[in-house]
Amino acid sequence: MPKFPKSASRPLALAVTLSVLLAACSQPQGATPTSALPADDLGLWAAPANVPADVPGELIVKVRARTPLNAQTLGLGALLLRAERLTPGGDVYRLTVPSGREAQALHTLSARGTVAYAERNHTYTPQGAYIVNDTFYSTLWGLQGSTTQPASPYGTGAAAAWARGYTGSASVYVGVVDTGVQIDHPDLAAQVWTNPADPADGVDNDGNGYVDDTRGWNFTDGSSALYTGNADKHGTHVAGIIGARANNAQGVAGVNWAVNLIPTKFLGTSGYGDTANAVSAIAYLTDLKVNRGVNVVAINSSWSGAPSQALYDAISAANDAGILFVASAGNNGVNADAQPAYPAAYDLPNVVSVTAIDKAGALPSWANTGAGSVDLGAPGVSIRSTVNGSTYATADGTSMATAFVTGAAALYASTHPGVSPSALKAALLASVTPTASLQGRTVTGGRLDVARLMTLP
Ligand SMILES: [Ca+2]
Ligand SMILES: [Ca+2]
Ligand SMILES: [Ca+2]
Repeated sequence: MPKFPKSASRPLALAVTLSVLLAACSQPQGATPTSALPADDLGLWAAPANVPADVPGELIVKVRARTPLNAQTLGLGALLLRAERLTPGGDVYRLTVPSGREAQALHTLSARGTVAYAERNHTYTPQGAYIVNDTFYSTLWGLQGSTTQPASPYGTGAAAAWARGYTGSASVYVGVVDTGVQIDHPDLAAQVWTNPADPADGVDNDGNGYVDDTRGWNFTDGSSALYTGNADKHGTHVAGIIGARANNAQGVAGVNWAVNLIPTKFLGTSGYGDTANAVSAIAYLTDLKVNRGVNVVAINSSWSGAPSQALYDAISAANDAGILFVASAGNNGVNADAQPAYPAAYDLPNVVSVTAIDKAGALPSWANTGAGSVDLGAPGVSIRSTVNGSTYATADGTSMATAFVTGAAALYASTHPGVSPSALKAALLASVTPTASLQGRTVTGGRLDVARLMTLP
């Protein structure tokens, strides 16, 4: 949908984005996700150069119920170039105004009684990076634990939970709000949702406003195309941590041997996404649960950026629908209590903020912390998982750590049908293992312990 200024809408070539998310923004190292890096390079994903904090010429606005939306009701006159609803039938819009006139338009909108709020369309970046490599289970330290074979004491102990019979369920659905996902990757194909209500026939059979959302949706270009190659590396990696097919003598294993992953692409080719598409993706997943009977238990959010009322509202609506929202604390190497990154910093009952630890239990220098706002740590260094091209690679970042927690949430939900987001969050936080590097730097002072989680009632 060629509706937006070129800088904003196309996933791939587009423009710039926010600097916040790619953790390494503040340290432009020049590493790119696509190239093989030297073995001694940590491979933390560097942000693209010149990523803007906001999409030029775009605003997000929520109008009060039943307000017809046009230049007159908004008071924008010729400033309004385009308005696009973010969700079918909703009251939040992406407005296009002349680049450079955003502040003027915001000033006008904020004075209108018909406008609930107006804000800039921020950019968001993923929080992971990669090193190309081979794959075997013996290297998947994040799944191992102190009692598993092989053992890795700072892993999550997921393998110990498997040994007790907890391997997940295909009746548990997880939204992956990220780049696209290689949905035909041999270690993922069986784990990606197929929408039985909207077959690929050119018709919006289920009436949700998206034509042929058969495996998920691409919000960056308004299409059903979820995989275009290298641009979808990050989402493919995250998806594999949550639920790569296990015990199939191939590649890697996810925390869940069985799960249904729903890809929603909002991070574009240039390495960032924006508020508008994030809101649409979260609302899409919420609608699947509320109106279409899809048991979405969690959303994985391995990206971060600036605060947004529209983003907050979308996550709050997901909470009301019973969906946990697991978010990366960010890779900026800061105290997030003082320098919050969003959406991880939102104080909502369903938001879990995750930082990263390495195989020795240490906190990487780039991992954000916060005794008041970052909930727990999880494996986030040298994490091998699925990537585009039907291959595998290791990656570092709070993105990866976040996916472990989302995977744990799905595993717990498989044995606790109907668990509320607040109860699920409480279980994740109550079962952590105290960890020196996280003491005083996270809410729990501990790391994800899947083995212990699965012993809770
Ligand atoms: Ca549809
Ligand atoms: Ca269809
Ligand atoms: Ca496998």
